[in-house]
Formats: sequence, C-alpha cells, structure tokens
Amino acid sequence: MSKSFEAHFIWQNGSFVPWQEAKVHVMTNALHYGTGVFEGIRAYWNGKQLYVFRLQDHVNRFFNSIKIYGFGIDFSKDQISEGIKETLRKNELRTDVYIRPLAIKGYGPIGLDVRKLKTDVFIIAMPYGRYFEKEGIEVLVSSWRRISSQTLPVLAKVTGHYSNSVLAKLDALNKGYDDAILLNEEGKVCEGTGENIMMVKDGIIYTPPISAGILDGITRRSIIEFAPDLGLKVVEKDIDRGELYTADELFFVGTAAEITPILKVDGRQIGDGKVGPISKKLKDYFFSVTQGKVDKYLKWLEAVW
Ligand code: PY5
Repeated sequence: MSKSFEAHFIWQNGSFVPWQEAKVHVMTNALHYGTGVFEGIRAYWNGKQLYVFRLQDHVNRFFNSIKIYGFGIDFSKDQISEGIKETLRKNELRTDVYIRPLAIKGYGPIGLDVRKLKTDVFIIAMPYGRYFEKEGIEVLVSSWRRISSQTLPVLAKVTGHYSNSVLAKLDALNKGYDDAILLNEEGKVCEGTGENIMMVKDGIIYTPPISAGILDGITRRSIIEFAPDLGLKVVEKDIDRGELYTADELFFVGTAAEITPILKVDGRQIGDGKVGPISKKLKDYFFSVTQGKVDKYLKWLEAVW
C-alpha cells in the first residue's frame, strides 16, 4: 500500500519513472559528502486551480546554489520549471503539494573530486499538508550555532548544510520541544532549522538581515513585500536572544512551515501564549495570496492546469 507522502511518478533527468523506481546507487557521491542542492516549493489548490508559489524565484535560487558550488547542471531553468509543472500534471495532483527539486553529484569513485561526476536531477512532487501539526509551537534556543558563512556559503541550499539543522532539530525534539532557533557565531538570532524567524514588538515586525547568515527565504521576502498592504512594516535588524523572550509575537516563516506561531521559547511564554493578532492577519493574507485571491500577487503564481 502506498504511503501518504507518495505520488506516482518522479522526474529523473528529464524522464518520468515510477515512484518506487527512482533510485540511486550506494556509491552516489552526494550520499557520502552532502554534495547536493535542493529546493522546497509549494503549490496550492484552491478548488479550481493548482498554483505554484513563486516558481521562478525558487528555480533561480536552485541555479544559484548550483553555481555557488560549481556543480554544473545539464538542464536550463526553463526545462526545470517546465519539468516541475509536468510532474504535477503527470501525477494528476489536485490538492496542496510540496515539490522537491534535487540535484546531486552522482555515481563515481570514492573521493572529493566531483568535477567528472554527473549531476543527477530529480523532481519529486507529493501531496502535503502542514509541516507542524500544532497551530503554535514551543522551541528552544539551540546550543548548536548556525553554520557561518565563513565555513559554508549559507545562501546556497545544499543538502550537506542540513546536518547542522538535523543536530539542532533532534536535540530540540529529544528535549520535548517542537523545533529550535539557532544563533549565529556572533550570538545573534539567525533562523530556525528550516525556517526564517520574525518577531513582533510594539506593532512592528523585526527579522534578522541577510548579513546575519540566514537563508534568503522566499516566504520571508514575500512577507516583507506584502506586509504594507496590511498596514504593517518589517524591519531587518539583528536580534538578541533576550529580545525573543519579551516579544509580543514570534513566528517561523518558510515554505514548509508557512507562517507558524511560536508560543514559548526556552520555557518562557511569548505574549499571552496564544496566536497573536499580527501573526493571524499575516497568515490569513498569506493563504489568500497563495490561493490566487489577491490580484496584485497573481504575478507570484504559476497555474498548472
Ligand atoms: N531557512 C532555512 C535554513 C531553510 O531551510 C528554509 C526552507 C528557510 C529558511 C525558508 O526559506 P523559504 O521561505 O524560501 O522556504 N526550508 C525548507 C522548506 O521547504 C525545508 C527544509 C527542511 O521550507
């Protein structure tokens, strides 16, 4: 019997293969050294149309990640964008979907010289609901620091970088929390394990700047752009750990997490411990935008059917 996250076909180097047959050899370089880049994209079904949210921006970041590492890819941006839409159609997806393009350094001899290895590309699309089951979550500030841009190019979305996130996430889960906030090496608030973070204080929304070493999140960018429509302002500034504790509202933003309120940090209640009014307003608007109900942002949506 198929599992709930499974679909029927996966796009593998330009052709479709049945879900169960999209396999790699154990000598695939990316399995050994984390030499892969990926994206996380959502598509939203509004009852009539399936809209991919900010497809071109995600494809651009995918190609930038490949460029930063110098991996090379045998497909154009147009081919990947088309491949994503074809994958949604081929799987006859008429529901909310998560899309995972993945480009990995493939089969070859042991070692770090990836120059001659093929970059294998996959596009996986699957029915998907919420990333966090709860409406509001409890997090801890991790004792693990976020990888610094002096160690790894953090703007690239690379599989190997996520061992840092997995350490922090597992530590949080094992201690009874839902997720972790990581500080950067300067001790400033950076981001979640797979989300950017925003904080509300006296009606203003604050978020760490790109220079804090965050991933340049597309959800974050979207909120910065649409917040003024709701009479809200997002200010990019460095945030201290202590400021989190006295925030009025706090929330994670990301493709998977969408907008997820944080109700407790390190055991301290945030605001009144409930989903705050600004978080709720942004979240409602975000779903109107992603479902194609706000004309102004139809520019961010790519119709599949
Ligand atoms: N920061 C990190 C470290 C991320 O992995 C992500 C996305 C974000 C921020 C948010 O970026 P965006 O808004 O562009 O999605 N994380 C992946 C996602 O699909 C999941 C990784 C487990 O949300």
